[in-house]
Amino acid sequence: MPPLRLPRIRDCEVTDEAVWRQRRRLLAGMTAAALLPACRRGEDAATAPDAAAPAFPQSADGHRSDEPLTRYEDVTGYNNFYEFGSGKGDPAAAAKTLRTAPWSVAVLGECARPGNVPLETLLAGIGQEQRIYRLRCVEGWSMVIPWDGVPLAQVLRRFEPTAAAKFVAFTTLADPDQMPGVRRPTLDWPYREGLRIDEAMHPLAFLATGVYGQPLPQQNGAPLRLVVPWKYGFKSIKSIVAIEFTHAMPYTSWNALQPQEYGFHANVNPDVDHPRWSQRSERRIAGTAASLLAERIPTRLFNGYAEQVGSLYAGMDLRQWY
Ligand SMILES: Nc1nc2c(c(=O)[nH]1)N[C@H]1C(S)=C(S)[C@@H](COP(=O)(O)O)O[C@H]1N2
Ligand SMILES: [Mo]
Repeated sequence: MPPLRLPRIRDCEVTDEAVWRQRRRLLAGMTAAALLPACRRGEDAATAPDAAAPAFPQSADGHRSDEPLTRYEDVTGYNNFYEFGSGKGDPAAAAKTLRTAPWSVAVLGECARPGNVPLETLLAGIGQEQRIYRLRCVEGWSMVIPWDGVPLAQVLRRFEPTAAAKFVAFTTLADPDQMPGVRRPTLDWPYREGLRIDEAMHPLAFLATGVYGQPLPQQNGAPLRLVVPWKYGFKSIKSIVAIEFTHAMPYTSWNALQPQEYGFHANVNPDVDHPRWSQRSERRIAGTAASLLAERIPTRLFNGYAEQVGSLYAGMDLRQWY
């Protein structure tokens, strides 16, 4: 038998439909165990805490997901965190060097109470919630993740943003001693992201401090990361050290690198393709041990949160403001 030639798997992602179908046919005859090493690492990693019966209560805003959750080892083993390298397994392998305590966040700009605030103070008195959110990466894969944390709006209000605050800018730590990826010019460090103030104040916008009821692992953006479930994953900035209220639209890292490919808004939208691939569908990494066999499912406008967030974009041309 001639050797079986699998299409080369780069990131296991960003694969156009034809290649994907071909790969699926090839993989169909193989066992899951045989194909996993091609892409996945950490399959033997610890299993999910309380994976058997997570009883996630309905959160305050009524959000509830009946979709199967992504396994803990995928959530914490298949990551994008370029400060630790650009491979999906790099953050889990390298991020343990990130010191997450003590941690403080500089809050500045258009607000009445700026300051450099210890994380404990930032979160003090705000009730922790669990939110099960879909996370859709711009590369074409998605997960369903049970986060723990607080609504972003509750944190931001503490600093009393003024009427001049039209946007909120976020910055990740960029310490080459703790973050090997920062020694390479993959992005213009530090990683920066931003939201319009009305987006930031929306009840779905969330600051996560944990996942699956456990403290957030470094690779997921410990000790504090943004989760904006209706936008592509790159908006959900990790390991935040600064929050700035601004009058003008802030500089954001991916947009600065490739403005034609990554817009400031980055709302999930199946009708607006990435210049190099379709956004019509996504590979859902959830509920199965074999990520590569995961189902391709249709991508939904605003990642399925149109009912909640659609009014934020009323009258906006989503093709122009991608
Ligand atoms: N600082 C920082 N934040 C980041 C990234 C990054 O490389 N650096 N990657 C983003 C991308 S592209 C995605 S898809 C999500 C992935 O989050 P997860 O690894 O917790 O699933 O983090 C986002 N936040
Ligand atoms: Mo992403």
